[in-house]
Amino acid sequence: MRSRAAVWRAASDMPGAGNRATMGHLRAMVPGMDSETLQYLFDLNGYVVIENVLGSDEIAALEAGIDAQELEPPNPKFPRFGSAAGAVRATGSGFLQYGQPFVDLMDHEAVLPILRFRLGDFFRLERLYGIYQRQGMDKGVLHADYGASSPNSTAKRGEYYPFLDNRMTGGFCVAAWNLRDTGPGIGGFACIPGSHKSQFRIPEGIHGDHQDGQWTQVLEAPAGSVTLFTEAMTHGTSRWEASYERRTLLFKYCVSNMSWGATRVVAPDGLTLTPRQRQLLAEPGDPKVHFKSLFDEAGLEAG
Ligand SMILES: O=C(O)CCC(=O)C(=O)O
Ligand SMILES: [Fe+2]
Repeated sequence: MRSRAAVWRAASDMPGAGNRATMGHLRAMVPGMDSETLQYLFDLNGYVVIENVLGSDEIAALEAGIDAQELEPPNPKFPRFGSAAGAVRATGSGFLQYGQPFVDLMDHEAVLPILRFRLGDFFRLERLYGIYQRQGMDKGVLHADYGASSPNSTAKRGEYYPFLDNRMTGGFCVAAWNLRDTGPGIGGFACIPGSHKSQFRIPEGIHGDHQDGQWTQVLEAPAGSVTLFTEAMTHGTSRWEASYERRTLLFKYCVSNMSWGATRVVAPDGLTLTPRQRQLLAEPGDPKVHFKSLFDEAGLEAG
């Protein structure tokens, strides 16, 4: 039960890799990663961890951007910083405003092809926030935003739940950038692999046992890795046991004609966004008709 779904050595190992790589670089990278296997495992388990995406210099730049904020110590009940849209219910730029290295994670070449597996060619940056935790801080409740166990489903425990036409069942994915080592015995992201596929609401016992039960795994995801997961999979925060602070940056993406929240991420002041990054911040719209493909360079450039 403790094996990881998929771990690849990724972008930073690729010659010429950089945040502003062209789509040519993107195409070149995917075959080298055996995209068929990656797609299968992401679909099967609901997550993948890709290691060695950020080099130490990139991590240092992001860390410096966070340090410069002189944040208050984390609130144990809500250990978040730099939020935009979503739970804080405020439209804003969140941690994108901390600097260009944060903006350039929006469409990092290591995550776009993987997000594309689940979200297709048309998707938006729906919300973002950072998580910071200090030693001894408690876990957060297990949850799923879509599927049988989500708050919006009518599934009754123990009864088969057909995915209904008037309910979303997927289309909301996260790229969580791990700036510090996370994993079993440390803390970080916990999940029940494959749970996004279940047509039954999560049993109370498994939900309550959280990371101490045998079905919930704390994923090993070292500094410099990115964890991609679907919000339809049951997941949550585990206890933070390390002496150092946890620092994770979460970027959450929805298919273009779908929105989870009623507020928006907007472009930060004074920083440069590429056409693709601007498209990621566009208002929701039907694919093609009202929203441009993120993978059509010429279309994006045309403005
Ligand atoms: O990484 C974590 O601690 C969990 C984050 C989470 O619950 C979420 O992204 O909704
Ligand atoms: Fe979540």
